[in-house]
Amino acid sequence: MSERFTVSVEPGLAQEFDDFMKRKGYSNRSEAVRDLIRGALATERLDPDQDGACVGVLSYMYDHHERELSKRLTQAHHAHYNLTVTTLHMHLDHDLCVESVLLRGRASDVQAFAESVVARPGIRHGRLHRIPLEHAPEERPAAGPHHGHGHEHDR
Ligand code: NI
Repeated sequence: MSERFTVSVEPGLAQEFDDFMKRKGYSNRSEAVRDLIRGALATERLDPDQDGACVGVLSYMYDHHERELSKRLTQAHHAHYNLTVTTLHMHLDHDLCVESVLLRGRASDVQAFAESVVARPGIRHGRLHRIPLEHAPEERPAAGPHHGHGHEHDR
């Protein structure tokens, strides 16, 4: 059930917000406000002070002819197998590869691992997107074959 609340803002700010919504493609204020609230809460949860659990999406491009890079990347992922959930690899052309890595763990661990990958020579356009989770990974029972993970799915 949604909770309703009224927010008062001065006319200039309301106009700026409506313009912002239009630019971002929001069709109603409620959805735009919800996303802003989620964004602020996510930022706080990912803050080093809270260091909550998160899922990370790390993407980058590299030239697979780059000396030893492919091998070193694979070694890095194996060394952090507890963080690395899966990797999607695209052979973009004769030289370039694009990888997208799904990570799960403490916000600071995910950040540190992603930075170590992005800083490697030959890695280009590295970018990490972190999505905060409500439960720490260690509190989260593994998904069993029969949904034996102790909570109801939303209908
Ligand atoms: Ni490739």
